[in-house]
Amino acid sequence: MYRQIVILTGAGISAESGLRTFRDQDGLWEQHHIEDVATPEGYERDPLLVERFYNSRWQQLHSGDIEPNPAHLALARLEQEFDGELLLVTQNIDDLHERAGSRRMLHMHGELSKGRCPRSRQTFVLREPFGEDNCCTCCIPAQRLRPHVVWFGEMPIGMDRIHDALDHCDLFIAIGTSGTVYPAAGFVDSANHHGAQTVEVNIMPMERNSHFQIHLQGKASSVLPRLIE
Ligand code: BJW
Repeated sequence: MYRQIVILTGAGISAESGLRTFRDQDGLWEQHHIEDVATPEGYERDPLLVERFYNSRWQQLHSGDIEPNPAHLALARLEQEFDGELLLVTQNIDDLHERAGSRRMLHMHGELSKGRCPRSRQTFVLREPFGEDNCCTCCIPAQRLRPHVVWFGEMPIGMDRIHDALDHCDLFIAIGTSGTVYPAAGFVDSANHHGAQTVEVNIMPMERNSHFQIHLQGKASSVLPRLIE
């Protein structure tokens, strides 16, 4: 029986809810240059372009068409039924885990529904997309909010808590992530190092150099409800 579980999710878990991944065919990086929309330098060069990129995703998420799928719901059920320690770490900036009912979780790459004051780093819930009206209330003069997301070269959120959980977990499950972006891509090595069982759920076959002990191939929405039963 497991006592401490860490779960890592990536864009693949939200794909079946209708949100595009980054690196799959027709993914977000096919239409946008990473260095333009996912780096602090890109934002400094052209903040409006970056705001447009996040606003179109914000609008899709709030369109009423996007809902958690059975994979999100299965993880929320696991959290309710499991009486050991559990931490769900998502790289996703959507709020589908929360909508499904997950609470013991953190967004290591930020949240689409929030803006952040560039000076104080205080976050504010965005009730409308980015624009001139989105200013902080913590500074004088008020600062224009930036997207509360983690771009390349920036430090992901909650790393102390994540490392602590990885050091003590006996099961690590990664779902719908390509394992190309660090530090998340290195979590499997930490978990292996500490003696945990490591499991990957991905629609694609196992990579030849995979560091996971077990690979479950299939759509997250069909594998997870069965895995968690
Ligand atoms: C399904 C499915 C279905 C589809 N069912 N599966 C050289 C070596 C090592 C590291 C570095 C290096 N050079 C630079 C670095 C560090 C850099 C990095 O990793 N770069 C790599 C590209 C090499 N990392 C960073 O900069 C990070 N910060 C950092 O390291 O800080 C330390 C530090 C800071 C300062 C100084 C010194 C040290 C920050 C990374 C930030 C990532 N940000 C983004 C965008 C922001 C959020 C957003 O706009 O949404 O986060 S990039 C993008 O990739 C996004 C994602 O969270 C992240 C991961 O993508 P994910 O989730 O894996 O999606 P995909 O599309 O790649 O994969 C989807 C998968 O799902 C696929 O496998 C499919 O098969 C699968 N799938 N449908 C199951 N139905």
